[in-house]
Amino acid sequence: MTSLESHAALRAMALRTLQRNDRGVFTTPSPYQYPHQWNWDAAFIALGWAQFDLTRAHTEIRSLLSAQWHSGMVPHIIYHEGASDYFPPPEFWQTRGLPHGGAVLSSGLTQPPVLASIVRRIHEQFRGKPVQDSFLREVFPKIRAWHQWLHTARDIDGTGLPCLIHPWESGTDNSPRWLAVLDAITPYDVPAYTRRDMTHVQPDQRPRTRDYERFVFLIDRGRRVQWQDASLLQTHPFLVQDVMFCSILHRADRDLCALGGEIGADTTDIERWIARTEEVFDRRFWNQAQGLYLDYDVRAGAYIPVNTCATFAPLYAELASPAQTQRLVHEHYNNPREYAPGEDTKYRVPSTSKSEPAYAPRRYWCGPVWMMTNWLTLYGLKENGFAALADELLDQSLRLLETQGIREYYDPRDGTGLGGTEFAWTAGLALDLLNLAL
Ligand code: 9WN
Repeated sequence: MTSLESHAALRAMALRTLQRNDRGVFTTPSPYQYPHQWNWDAAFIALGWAQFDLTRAHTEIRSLLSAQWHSGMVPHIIYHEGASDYFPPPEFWQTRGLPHGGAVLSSGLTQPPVLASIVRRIHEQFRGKPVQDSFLREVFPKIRAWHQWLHTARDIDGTGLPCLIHPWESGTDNSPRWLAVLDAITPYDVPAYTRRDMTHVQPDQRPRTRDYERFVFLIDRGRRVQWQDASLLQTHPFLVQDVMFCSILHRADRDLCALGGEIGADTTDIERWIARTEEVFDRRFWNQAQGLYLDYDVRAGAYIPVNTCATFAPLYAELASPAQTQRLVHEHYNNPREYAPGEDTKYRVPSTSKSEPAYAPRRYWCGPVWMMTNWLTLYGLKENGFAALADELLDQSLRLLETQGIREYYDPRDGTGLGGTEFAWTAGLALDLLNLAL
């Protein structure tokens, strides 16, 4: 097959995957494992839909925002159709009827705010179309309210860098960056529950039992304080500032500010968030000795000394200086003992550095390649002058998709597709990557 033919085949497969997961007003991440709407999945999925059907892309985003809480939070799981065999079911969160909650059943957590950046990408493609222009006016204030909530209700130290209250909020559930923080927590009074996430995927690819127990414990702590932001900041046992989440938010703030400019909105508050993040980001996350960005454990008042692919996200946010960029690329991204292909791996970017004791090439966020972190890294490389490395990552990503199918994640050693099959956000990202390959 020529590359043109294989790209056309991938495009068709991506569309079939979106259609297979289409529930009319929202798209499931995968038909079996995740039968509801997820926040950052929905954004990437909308980007995919936009390549075929702009109205369907708008519907995806409207459905996501229809679950926005009165506080401004946009939740991480939205149960438009009620319960399924997924754990946790909607009632488990105890979010129904909360005065600061939303109108649609949802979790009590949020997820990485990539939405504004996706809306901007879609807007750049369709600017000038009346439906797109009115869509932008409709969603802009809602996304701004979400960002405002992140920068204020989740701000514990005046930096405006939001705190996360659960590993699920990072989107990288069992990443080794959270493991020591979780280990320091001793769960008690954990409500009875039955895991369902191993019905469709092998246990050795999923989070460990002890981590899952803490995931459930943290949900219980959140619901006991009715998910009130101030109480969570004061008492919640898990409180971290995440390099990747804050990078995604910063990029999204900048994209939102540009979108606000297009519709003549007042963007003073957004400009303030942008300036504040630029001022505090390095102080909070940069580790000069290691040449890495590290997450921060707010409860312990300490850096989390774990090297994962989150360290490349500031490139995507354009928060890394030229000197920091050089160190990230030459000491880490190109290092065969960490992220570069070598004797042990063929594919970039392992989600956890191969040098980490917790690196596990098949276990969820402990090593496998995920398309959305490849996507973030690819744009980060491209926009920081590393065109050849970005092209190489694009080629590798397309090869994985074309040879292994549209999977949840991939083994960096030989590329084997893992986790859920027919994965919708992977499909959305594949369609965006194909645009880059044109
Ligand atoms: C919990 C849906 C989601 C992704 C996350 C991924 C995984 C859920 C789970 O699946 O998380 O939110 O049950 O493991 O880690 O990034 O949004 O695809």
